[in-house]
Amino acid sequence: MRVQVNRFLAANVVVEVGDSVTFDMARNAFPVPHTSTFTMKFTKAGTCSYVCLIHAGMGMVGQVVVQ
Ligand SMILES: [Cu+2]
Repeated sequence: MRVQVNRFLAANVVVEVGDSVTFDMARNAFPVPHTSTFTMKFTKAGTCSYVCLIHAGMGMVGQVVVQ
């Protein structure tokens, strides 16, 4: 039996200025669509919140802290 959980694995991450974060949905065990599917380079320090618009109500949210 497989259980479907709509969450980001490593939802809260800390990166350095200049690092990139990739949302790798190819490793998604269940082929359902998500809206956070990109690579983003962080060029300034701060906190970036992100969300899957489809599954936000299920807790599919996270933050990238850029130091
Ligand atoms: Cu989603």
